Order: sequence, then C-alpha cells, then structure tokens
Amino acid sequence: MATITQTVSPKCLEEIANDQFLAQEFDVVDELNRAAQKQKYEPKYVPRNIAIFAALHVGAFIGFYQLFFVAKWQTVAWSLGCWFLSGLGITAGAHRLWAHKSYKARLPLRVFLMLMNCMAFQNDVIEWSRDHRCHHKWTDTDADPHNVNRGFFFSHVGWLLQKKHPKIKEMGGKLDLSDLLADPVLAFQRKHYLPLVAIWCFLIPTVVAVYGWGESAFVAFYTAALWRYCWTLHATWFINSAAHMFGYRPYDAKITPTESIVTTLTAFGEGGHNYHHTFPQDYRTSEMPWMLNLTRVVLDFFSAIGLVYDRKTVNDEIIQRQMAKYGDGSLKAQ
Ligand code: ST9
Ligand code: ZN
Ligand code: ZN
Repeated sequence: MATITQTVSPKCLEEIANDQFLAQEFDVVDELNRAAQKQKYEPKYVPRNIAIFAALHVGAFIGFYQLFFVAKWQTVAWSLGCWFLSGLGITAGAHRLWAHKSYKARLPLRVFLMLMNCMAFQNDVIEWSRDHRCHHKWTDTDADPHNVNRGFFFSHVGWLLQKKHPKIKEMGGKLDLSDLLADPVLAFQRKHYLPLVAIWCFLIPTVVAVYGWGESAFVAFYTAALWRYCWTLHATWFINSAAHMFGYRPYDAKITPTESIVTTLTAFGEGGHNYHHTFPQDYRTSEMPWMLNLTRVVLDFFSAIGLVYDRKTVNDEIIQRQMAKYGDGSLKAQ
C-alpha cells in the first residue's frame, strides 16, 4: 500500500479531519428505501434522448469499423488519445476535483480540465457534480440518479433516457453547491456549454486529423469524434453499472460498489469503486497500482510541477482497520 508524503494547507487538514463530505447518509438511505417500498414508480421515457443515443450508436459502429479497416494509424492513435484526454476531463476534473474536492488545482489546470470535460460532453460540471453528490450521499435509493437497484440497464444508460425520479430533485435540492457555483471556470463553461461542446467534442478531434495527417473528414469525424465519444460514455457508465455489481468488496462488504479491474482500465483508475465509496475524499480513488490508476499518475505529475496541491488521502492505518472490520476478506489487511 503506497503512502504519499506531502504538505497540505491547514484548511485542507481541517477538511481531512471533518471528512464527512459526501459520506453516505445511511439513516436517510433507510428512510428513502422504506418510502420506496410503499410507492410504485412508473418511469416516463424521453423519446428524444432514445433517438439521439440510438443515432450516436449507429455512428459509433461506423467509426469502430473504420478504426480497424479504413483509418490511418495516426487517426487510430489520435482517437485513443482523445479518449484519454476527454477521460481526464471526467476523472481528474468533474469527478476528483469538482464533485469531491479531493485536491485543489491552479487556474491553468482548471481551464484545461474544463475544456477536456467539454470534449467528454457529459453535461456541464455543475450538473455532473450535483448528480454525483446525490449518488454518493444516497447510493442505491430513489435519490441516486443511477440507482443500481433498478437494474444493469437503468444504471448504465437507462437513467438518461427517462425523466428523473422526483426524489432526486427533492434531495438534490438540499445539496450545497456553493463551491461549484463560485468557480468562474465553471460559470464560463455553463454559459457557453453548447458551442464549447461543438468545438471540443466534435470539431477539434475531426480537424486535427484532417489537417494534421490528411485523414478524410468523414473518417476523422466518425472515429475521433463519434466512436471516441460513445466509447468514453460507456467507459464512464460501466462504473455505475458493472462496478456496482461485479467484483470484490474488500473495504465494505455491505455496499454495492466493487473493485473492478476491467472498468478501472477503461476509466483510467476509477474502477476501485468499493474503496472510492468507502473513502470518497481520497484523490487516488483506489489503492490500485499506477498502471491501473493513470489519473493519479497525471495528478501526481501536476503536483510535481505545482499545478495541483492539497491532495487528500486516507491514512493507511484507517484503511487497514476498515478492511479488517468491514471488508469481505478478498484483500487481506496487512
Ligand atoms: C452522461 C453523464 O453521460 C454520465 C455521468 C456518469 C457519472 C459516473 C460516475 C462514476 C464515477 C466517476 C467515474 C468516471 C469515469 C470516467 C471514464 C472516462 C473514460 N439535484 O435533468 P433535468 C432538478 S450525460 C437537484 O432536465 P428531467 C433541477 O431543478 C450524456 N436538482 O430533469 C433541474 O433544473 P436545472 C450527455 C436536480 O426533466 C430540473 O430538475 N447528456 C437534480 O427529469 C430539471 O433537470 C445527455 O444525454 C439533482 N441531481 O430530465 C443529457 N437533477 O438543471 C441527458 C435535476 O436547471 N439528460 N434536478 O437546475 C437529460 O436529457 C435529462 O437530464 C433527463 C432527465 C431526461 C435524463
Ligand atoms: Zn465519486
Ligand atoms: Zn458509485
């Protein structure tokens, strides 16, 4: 188990000591589950979203074929590079920086992560983080936007194809989002979201391949834009579905999130989900080694050059105690 030694500010030490931020509220969860048993909920589907996602998948399949049989090797490398870059906009940006406040970043890095987040096109960071904070506080209840108790398909993508459960809006309305609303980088993103997405998710991935090495615009668009976007969505969604269903639970056997090697590879270090839900304040999000946590490698690099500071971690002793007491025994405490 790696321990990092670092200097953190007094404010950060205080936050670590009061690390209840985004801890699951088990008493509220019980109450929500009791209320859910009494009322049957009928989903209201949104045909527009079903049509858009269906069309995206047709485009992505064409792009997938082109990646293997038509595209230049540079386009293949670029498409994979855009998966990593846009992935960072979610993992290092929306998730670890903004939703969890698990570290702090200086302005140039915040701007970079915001732009990479536009490339990932998963709603603006404020909306993404609001949903994610609901997910952590009231996991697997009606107030969790991708409640895994409603099945694999719902937690994967179905939740984006229907109206939200009223409990999400009711409970989410109580969240403190003042930190997000006060960030001028996020205000800028929200104000210009659609043009930013058009440029970063679709235009730049295409234009770079066309002018960079003479790829055809058709192939560049279907691979680096459509296929890459769709694939990155699935890599993210698998954390909500597969990593809440399949795998071991060494840190807390009673919760649904698992340690999932496959999804951690496709999501650059986000599949240590049992650890993450147990210790949501830790910027590493898992104890997995560096090759299974490329986001941590990137954040440590940015820390070395001074763009990242106040990385929060959990003490090894606390982790060991937690594993011995509450884990499923699949990973032995040392
Ligand atoms: C996408 C998001 O894909 C994926 C997120 C995944 C998260 C994963 C987390 C896992 C951990 C991290 C791993 C990272 C791995 C990355 C790997 C990368 C390689 N609280 O939404 P509306 C209220 S997006 C409080 O319209 P409807 C609020 O008043 C894909 N209040 O609800 C709101 O108004 P406003 C692209 C809330 O009408 C109002 O309700 N995007 C909350 O029920 C209306 O909100 C799309 O496809 C809350 N949580 O519609 C768009 N939520 O916002 C899809 C809502 O003004 N979404 N309110 O304050 C939609 O079309 C709609 O949201 C809908 C629901 C149809 C789903
Ligand atoms: Zn999280
Ligand atoms: Zn989760």
